[in-house]
Amino acid sequence: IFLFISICLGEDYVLDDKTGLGRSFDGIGGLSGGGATSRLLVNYAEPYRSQILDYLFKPKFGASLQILKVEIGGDAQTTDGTEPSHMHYEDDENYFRGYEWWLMKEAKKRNPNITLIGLPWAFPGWVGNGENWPYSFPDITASYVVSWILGAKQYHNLDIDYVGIWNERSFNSKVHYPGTNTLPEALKTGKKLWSSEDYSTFNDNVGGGCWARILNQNYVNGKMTATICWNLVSSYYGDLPFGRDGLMTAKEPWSGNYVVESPIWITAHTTQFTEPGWTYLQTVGHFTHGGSYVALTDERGNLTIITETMTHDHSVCIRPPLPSYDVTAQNVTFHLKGTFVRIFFSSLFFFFFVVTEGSFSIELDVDEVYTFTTVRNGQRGSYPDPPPSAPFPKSYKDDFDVSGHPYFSEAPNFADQTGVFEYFTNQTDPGPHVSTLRQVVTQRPVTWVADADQTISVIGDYQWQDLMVSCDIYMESVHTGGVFIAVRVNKGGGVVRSTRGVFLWVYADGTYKVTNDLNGMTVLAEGLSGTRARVWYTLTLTVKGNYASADLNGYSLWKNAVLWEPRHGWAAIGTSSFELAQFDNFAIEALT
Ligand code: 147
Repeated sequence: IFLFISICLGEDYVLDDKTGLGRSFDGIGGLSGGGATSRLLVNYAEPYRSQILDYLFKPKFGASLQILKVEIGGDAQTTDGTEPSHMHYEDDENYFRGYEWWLMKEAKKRNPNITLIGLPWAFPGWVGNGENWPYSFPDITASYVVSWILGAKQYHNLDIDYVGIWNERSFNSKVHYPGTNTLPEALKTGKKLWSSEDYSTFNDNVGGGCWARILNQNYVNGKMTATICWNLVSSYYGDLPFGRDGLMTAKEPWSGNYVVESPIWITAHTTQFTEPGWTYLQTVGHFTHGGSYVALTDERGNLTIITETMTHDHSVCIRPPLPSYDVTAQNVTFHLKGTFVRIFFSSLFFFFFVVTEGSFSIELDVDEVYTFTTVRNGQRGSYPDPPPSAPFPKSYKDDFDVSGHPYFSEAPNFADQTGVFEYFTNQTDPGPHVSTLRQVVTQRPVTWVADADQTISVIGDYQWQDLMVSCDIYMESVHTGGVFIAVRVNKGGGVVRSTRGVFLWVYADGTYKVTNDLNGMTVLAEGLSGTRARVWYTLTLTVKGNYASADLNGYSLWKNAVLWEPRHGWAAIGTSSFELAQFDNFAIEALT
């Protein structure tokens, strides 16, 4: 009989503000960068690009994000690519590179109250002043970061709310990815605690479950009052590291296809019914039969309760390991006390629910998230379906001619993996190569991971096997210059140093090489090319099955070099060292 009663009545939970409140809520956010995670987003055509931004930032529509954290580009590889610095060189300042400025303005346009955060992962080499470490010359590092804050204000009228010094290298789970727990010493300081980077989990429904669990339990277990999702939007080639580890997916600017994934709606459960500055109740916690609940108030009569009953296997995050636990279906009753006794609950997120008394009961099944709230205007925003997913076009060309006024500094679809490739105008060159793409990093950066010793930007479809790539190239370093075009390039991100593929190199010393890897250890062919710096050449590389051949200015350099691996990969361009070089009239014909 006792068992019967407990199943029927379930458990009681009191929500009360009369014994004092908990900590102040600071918001839920997304992280663009660390690195290049929004790279492909900028090249979406309208209206799709604005739709994606609406799903992320527009209040009461989708994720309704309350915080946007961005990488302060440091010209170095920071997970899925490099992001350009505002100071490539010591005497250089430019606040119009990359896409983070644009992204921050788009976020502010939609939500003027959004909190902005900037953080460097890496720095241009000169900031290290000879060391691969940003703390040996703290004055240089500090003024470099301060320049970025001032530039944000001066050129974009953006007020940066928070800034960090460096995204620590040699990761430490007591900083990031806290697994919902906080050190007791940190709690004792009484200071605000944020999970300033979290999630990084594949954005299927398990990823959504991870996000739901940590959004609640980062506060319930760890008293953390902000959680920021790495990453904001998965807008990088899916075969780069951590593919689809974002709130939503938008990695096909060529088709316009994007996917609003479950973490968007999990975020909405909190963000559409709270504001930063609301306060958690002290009465938050775990349900007896698994799961958790938080409650927040604006202290003016509004109350929002979010419950989650995520099971272990449907809410595992990428890190840290999640100890096993049980969740079962349960009936819960919330008793509203203090100033909440007479609150009339009128809306739920996905359906309607009315309570007229000071308590209400609900049957919670496993793997569910509910919002019970006095806030009436939440919405599951929607747009017509975007175009269907499609592979990267098999026939592709770019002459980099943006008539001197590119809105972005980078050419569409190129994803820089070491070095930075920017639109460039040859002011004094009246020839056909006025508008080009130029590699501009001339010194090894203060790195965050192991950048290659060469620069490289990848493009296209990772599944490509047989294709022809051609490009006009121009070395700027006399005698020491070297440039390549490549196909079947099989790695990017933090492992870019060990990239393999078929690389055709020409050098300013009059030689050429064909190698099977980026660092040039495996040479398939080599010889004389007669190439030198400050002359334009056209390189063509064709790979079919196990054979590769190449042309220089239309004349055969070599034919039928035999190769076995890799079988497929991206196309790429790059340089043999951190050196200036230009590219023009890039073209791909994929055969398979
Ligand atoms: C984070 C980086 O800050 C991001 O840029 C991105 O690389 C992300 C990918 O998951 O990883 O860095 C880590 C922070 C903490 C740990 C590992 C990586 N950790 O606790 O093991």
